[in-house]
This record gives sequence, C-alpha cells and structure tokens, in this order.
Amino acid sequence: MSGARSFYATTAIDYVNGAPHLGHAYEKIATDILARNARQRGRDVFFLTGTDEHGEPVADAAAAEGVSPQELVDRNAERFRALTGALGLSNDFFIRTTDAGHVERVQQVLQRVYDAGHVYLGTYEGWYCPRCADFKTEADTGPGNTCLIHGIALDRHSEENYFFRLSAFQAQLEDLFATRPDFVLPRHQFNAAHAFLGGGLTDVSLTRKELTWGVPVPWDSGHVFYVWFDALLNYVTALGYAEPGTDLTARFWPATFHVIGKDILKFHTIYWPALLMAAELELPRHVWVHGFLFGPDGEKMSKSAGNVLDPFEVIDEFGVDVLRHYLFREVTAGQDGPVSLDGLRTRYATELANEYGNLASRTLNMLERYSSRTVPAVALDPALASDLDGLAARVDGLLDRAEISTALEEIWQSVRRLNRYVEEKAPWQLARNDDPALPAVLASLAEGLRVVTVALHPYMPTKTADLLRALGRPDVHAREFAENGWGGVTGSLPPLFPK
Ligand code: ME8
Repeated sequence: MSGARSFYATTAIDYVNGAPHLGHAYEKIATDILARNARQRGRDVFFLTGTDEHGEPVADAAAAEGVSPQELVDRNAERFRALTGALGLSNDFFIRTTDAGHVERVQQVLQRVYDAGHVYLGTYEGWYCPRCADFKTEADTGPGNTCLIHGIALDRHSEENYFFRLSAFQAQLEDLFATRPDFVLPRHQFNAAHAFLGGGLTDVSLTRKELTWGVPVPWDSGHVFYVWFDALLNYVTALGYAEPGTDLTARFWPATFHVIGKDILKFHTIYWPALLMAAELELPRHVWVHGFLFGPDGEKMSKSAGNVLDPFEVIDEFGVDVLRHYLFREVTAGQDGPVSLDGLRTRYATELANEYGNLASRTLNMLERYSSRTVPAVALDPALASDLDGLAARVDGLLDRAEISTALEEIWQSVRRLNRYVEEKAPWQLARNDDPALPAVLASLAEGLRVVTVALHPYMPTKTADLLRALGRPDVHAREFAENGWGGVTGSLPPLFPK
C-alpha cells in the first residue's frame, strides 16, 4: 500500500488511430495540474500518461492505410509523445501498451484472475462497435443497428470468448458505491455509474478470437485479450517497469486519481474495480470524469466529426500557457463546453494581457521606479494579508476533488483583488507625496503577486516560472503569504502576455 504522502495520477491512454486533438490535450493538462499541485504540496508524485495501441481501433486504421499495425503505432505514438512535450506535461513516464514490460505484466495479472476462477469459456453473440471497441446492448444501439456514439454500422459478432465473471462482483461494487461517495467525481458522474450498476451486471468478454492485434492469452494461444482489459491494466503495469530495476508499485499503488472522459465511465468505474477485486489489488481512490470539448459546430470534438483543433498549431501561435489557462477558464472542468480560437483570443486579451499580465508589469515597474528594484523588508498590509491568507489551502481543498476550474476562479479572484489594491492605494501618488506608507504597499503587492503566481504555477508553468524569477523568488513551493517583505532584488521582464 502506498504511503499517505504519495500521489499517483493517470490519464486515459489515447488510441493512436489518428493524430492527437485538443480533446486529448485537455485531459492531459488537467492531470498535469493535479500532479503539479501535489508536488507543490511536497507529495511523492508519479504522473502517468501514454498510448493504447491494440484492438480494432488501431488494427482497422492500419488496414485502411495499408500498413501493419506495428508501423502505424510506431509512427503515431510519437505524435502523442511529442504532444506531452508541447503541452509542458510533467509526466514521469509514457506508457505504450505494445511495450514488452506491459504485455508480460498483463499476462501475469490476467493469468492470476483466470487461476482464481473468475474466467470461463463461452460465446459472445451480439453487436459490437469497432470504433468504441465495445459490446453493445439493445439499449445503446441506434436505428438500423448503429453506434450511438460514432453513428457507424455495428458488427454482428458470434465469437468464442473467454468471459470475465463481472456479474459476480455486483454486491461488492454496490458496497463500494455505498461506502465511498467520492470514488467517482464529480457527483453527477458518480450517479451515472451507480445507475449503470443498478441495471444489473452481465459478464463481459475478456478475450477475442477473431482479432490477432493484441496481447496473447497465455492459457489459449488462439485468443488475444480484449483491448479494454489490456488498456486498463496500464495503470498498474507501468509502475512495474517505468523505472528500470525498481518496482514502484508498493510506493504508488493505489492510484489517487484516474482522469478520464465521460465516454469511458463504465470501463473505469465498473469493469476496472471489479477486475482489481478479482486480481486482489487495491482500488484507486478517485476516478475523476471530465466532459467533452465541443468544436465550433457544437459537436464533440473528434477525428470522425472532422471538427478538431490541432493543439500543436494553437501552441505555436499562442504559447502553451495561454492554451492551458484558456481551457480551464472556458470550460468548467467536469462539464461539456465549446472551444474556439476566437474564444481563446478574447480570454487572452481580457484576462491574461489586461488582468494578470498588467498586474505583473505594473508591479515590477513600480518596484523598479520607486524602490530601486528591491522589495522593502517591512511589515505587510494586514488587509491584503487577510485576503490572500489561506489561498493555497482553498486551492488544495478544491483540487482534492479535482475542481480545477473552481480553483482557478479562486486564484483569479485574488488576481482581481490585487489589481483593485493597486487602484485603491495608487502607489504613484504615495511616491509623489513621499508618503511613508509606500514601502508597505509595494512589498504587499510584490508578495501578493508572488503568492498568486505560485498558485497559478500548476496551470501556467512556463510564464509563472519566468515571473517568479523576475521577482527574485523562484521557489514554487513557498505558497503562503508572508508577514514581511523579503527584501530581495527584483528584475525586469518583457510583457508576459503582450497585447
Ligand atoms: O477511449 N473532449 O481512447 P481515446 C474531451 N484508449 N475529451 C476527449 C475528447 C473531447 N472532444 N475526445 C476524446 C480511449 N477525449 C481509450 C482509453 S484508458 C485505459 C483507454 C478523451 O483516444 C476521452 O474521453 O478515444 C478519453 O478520456 C481520452 O480522450 C482518450 O480517448
């Protein structure tokens, strides 16, 4: 069992059947914000992301392109790995489910589940969506036997499969939902998962016979594992080989947060805990479920809808911090919402340039002009202290429940408070009048700017690091509003967010 100070966050692993889009980026940034906040709090952090490379979604895409699945995944996985760099992610490992280390551990865990009697041979008879890689009941079948999510024709399958006895875990899962109300966050997604469970569980295919692109089943060479079980296990297998020669499982398992989109709720909140119970592994603490980014047409952004924004292009034009800030201001984490370049330009101009950027430049300029680039070492203004005290604790409390946008709003209120403080105190007038209150105002402003910048660091890691350096206090772990100015030397900085 991991220690109380450990923190393990994961993203969904993306299918590599296309290029990454902004919807993929959104989830990875969300997880990075949680991981960076946990590091600021001195926790022992592991942050995992990666790619899901087996199953029909990939095999079909490779066939359509006339290349082998391995060629396709090798090429496309690099685009997803490049995205982690472009997004400024602080992930500790990037897993690919074609890694030998993953494949061998999937086989070990599922052999154990088989040996414990949770698996039997049967025949799957029904509908299947190759794009979802999901078996469909009548309830999730659209007119003319189409997939409700992808709108494509479903395949009729009649196939020998090994089944996982999911139904045997009904009572244990009900107990989980009864005793751990924060197992699934936010609440409306907990309710959705709970309702699915209430419908009664049926056993699910654990293996596939008609597909060869997957992890071979050790007890029957004619089958490969169903891609979802192979994929879910990445959260555990990665800890076994991410750091050569060291098994990190005891240090980090169970995961603190699995961050996922709402389309894959059932797999993570029903199948996954049941599989972990069968494998006698601990359950994750939270599954946090985000909504969808919509394209300009109001539809879920996806390659098949053809309404994607390319994260690389957006970052090239605006910079990564601008994108990270925009996404969590624009779409309340946990909800759905539309995104667009126009919306991003507006937030940039109003919030980043006019509010935060302006606060930063006027503070540095006044320190330069009125205080020879030093932060006066005097007692700080108690009025401002009382507004900014406890900001870090409030942010932490919200991020403990992955309320990423609410936490950002909390910080933004402090940014606004500081801009009002400048207007109220009018330091330029204090300077003109040689008013003895000036040093405390300047020091309070510098400290206030430092505190909000540290709080913003998980959201905008690059620009905040530049600003903290210019303030002469680069430490991102010093999160509290101090009582005294630090007396240090500040520098200058070109505008953080030029107009
Ligand atoms: O589902 N807005 O992969 P995937 C927000 N391989 N999030 C979005 C989105 C959008 N428009 N489009 C996709 C899979 N996502 C599996 C996961 S995990 C063990 C296996 C999110 O490439 C989506 O909700 O289809 C999911 O969480 C992630 O991107 C990967 O989607």
